[in-house]
Amino acid sequence: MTASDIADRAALLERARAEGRPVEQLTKSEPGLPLEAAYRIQDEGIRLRVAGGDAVAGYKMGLTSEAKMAQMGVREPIAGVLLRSMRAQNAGTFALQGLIHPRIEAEIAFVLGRELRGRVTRDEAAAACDGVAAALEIVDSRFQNFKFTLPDVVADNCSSCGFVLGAVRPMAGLDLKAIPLEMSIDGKAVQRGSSADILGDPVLSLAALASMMAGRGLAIAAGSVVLAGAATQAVPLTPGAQVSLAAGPLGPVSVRAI
Ligand code: OOG
Ligand code: MG
Repeated sequence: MTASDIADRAALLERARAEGRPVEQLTKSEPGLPLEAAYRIQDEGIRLRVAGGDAVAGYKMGLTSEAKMAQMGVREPIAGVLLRSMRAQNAGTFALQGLIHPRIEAEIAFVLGRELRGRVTRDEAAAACDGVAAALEIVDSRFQNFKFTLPDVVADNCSSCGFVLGAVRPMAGLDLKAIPLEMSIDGKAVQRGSSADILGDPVLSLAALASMMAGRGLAIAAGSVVLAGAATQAVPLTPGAQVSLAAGPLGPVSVRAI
């Protein structure tokens, strides 16, 4: 794919996002879209948003749990970029106006104290973290019917839309393989899982992100927020919904959709 093909696809997806109008999957007209080209489309989309005044806040892994892989029908982990404008405050509100078909899901987030570069072990990834938090992610695919293949969703920055972090706490003394997660809407439990549902250990997702980025010559900067991927299925988010995630020793995180 030429640079101008990449720029066209990125502009199409950015317009879909900005106008809240879904588009056909890129792979409908381009069945052989290479994954490497999809990541370049994602990069170009982020470049456009940063040029428009936004800033990179971190990264997200996706499709790292059986629940999500089964729900979306894509069985390979993906990596996307989080922007500053996507962040909402814990116990605050999140505006749905202009979104296409938003969903919300239960996540574990890491905050990096130092840069993570190259292929790293689980313990090296853990050592680079300042802390960990329970988190909620809002995803909103720019594709019709929330349907995509692996290159489509990568090009679409992995459906990134919003995120909320609970209190960030030190990792020492926490068993990150056994954090119970229960997401409720308007006080009613809608999804239950465990941090173990994320690749067996969410820190492995952070290490996998570092490796994926290293493969593209990139590093995860100090200060980045990294979402490890949802432990459970995503559920539709509608105006007025009060969403909360109970996460045992990590403490709760909540947001109200408006
Ligand atoms: C793709 C993004 C997946 C996760 O946590 O698995 C994701 C999607 O489901 O729209 O964020
Ligand atoms: Mg997610």
